[in-house]
Amino acid sequence: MGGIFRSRGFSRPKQDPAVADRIPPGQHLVPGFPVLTAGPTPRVDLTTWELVLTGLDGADRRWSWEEFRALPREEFAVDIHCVTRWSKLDTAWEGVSVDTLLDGVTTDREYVVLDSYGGYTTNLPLADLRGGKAWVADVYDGQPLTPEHGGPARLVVPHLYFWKSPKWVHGLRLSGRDEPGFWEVRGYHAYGDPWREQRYS
Ligand SMILES: Nc1nc2c(c(=O)[nH]1)N[C@H]1C(S)=C(S)[C@@H](COP(=O)(O)O)O[C@H]1N2
Ligand SMILES: [Mo]
Repeated sequence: MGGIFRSRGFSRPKQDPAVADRIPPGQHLVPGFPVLTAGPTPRVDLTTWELVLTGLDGADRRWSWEEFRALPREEFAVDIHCVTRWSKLDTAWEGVSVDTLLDGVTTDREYVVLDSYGGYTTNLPLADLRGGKAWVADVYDGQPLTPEHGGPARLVVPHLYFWKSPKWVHGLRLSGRDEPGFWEVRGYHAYGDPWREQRYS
């Protein structure tokens, strides 16, 4: 009978330490997948969709939807952390590593401004997009990424708070200085490391 009284929700078992170690300070796990969007969800037409890499020493790089879909793809599972304090573990995605987009790029510019269809922007160091740490994802949980979560494609940069992962991504622009984006000009932290609770500046 002890099993009944120890059942989930009656006396909640302590969280598995292996799970607890993956939740940054001040965060908690949520069921489902919350949607956080500032403003309306933009309609993005795949026939005119482009991903654009600018600020290179040479010519811009551009991918149509067909060209993007033909790039080498990766499946990845990552933990994500929103500054509003929810986290989700083991979210499963497919997409293109930003390393693939930046293949062969050498530059003195140390920062990137990411921009979205709809106008959202965010900034981060170029180093945070390289080395297997960031992807342009178009599949979530085995299904095409839904518009509310950023479909056709979004950035996923899981080691930073999730506002650094623009939905409906359109452009990556290399910059010589750290230019604050949509939330950063409104007081969010320039870098946003969830493990150091870099929520606001
Ligand atoms: N274009 C765009 N990207 C965005 C946002 C947004 O409002 N617009 N919100 C950010 C924030 S604050 C978070 S927490 C995540 C939320 O992603 P989700 O709605 O898929 O959970 O997207 C980020 N990317
Ligand atoms: Mo967020």
